[in-house]
Amino acid sequence: MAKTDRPDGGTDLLERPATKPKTERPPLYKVLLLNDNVTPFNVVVEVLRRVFNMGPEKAFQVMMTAHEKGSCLCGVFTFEVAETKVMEGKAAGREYGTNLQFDLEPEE
Ligand code: TYC
Repeated sequence: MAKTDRPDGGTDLLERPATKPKTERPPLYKVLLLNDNVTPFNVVVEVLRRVFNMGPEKAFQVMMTAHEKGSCLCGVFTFEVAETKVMEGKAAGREYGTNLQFDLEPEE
C-alpha cells in the first residue's frame, strides 16, 4: 500500500524512536592562564591574541583577571586541542623571553 492510501497518511514512520540514540561527546578541558610576577602585561596580551585568537579588549580582560585572581579561563577544548594551546602559549611566551605558564584542567 502506498503510504498516502492509509487513513493516517502513513506518518508513523516519521515518529521519533522511543529511545534516542546516544551521541557521544568527547570530554572537554579548560585551558587556564596562570599569573606570575614578571611577565609584562603587553606580552601576556600579545600571547593571548596570537594563540587564542582574542581581540584586544578580551585579551586585556583575561590578562587582568589572571593578574588579580591568579588564573583565568582562556577557553574550553577537546584534550588534543587544549594540550596544543598550552604548548603554543608557553612557546609564544618563551619567544618574548618569559616563562608564561598555562594549565589544563578537566571540565566538571
Ligand atoms: N603579574 C604580571 C605583572 O605584574 C602580569 C601578568 C598577568 C603575568 C597575567 C601573567 O598570566 C599573567 N607584570
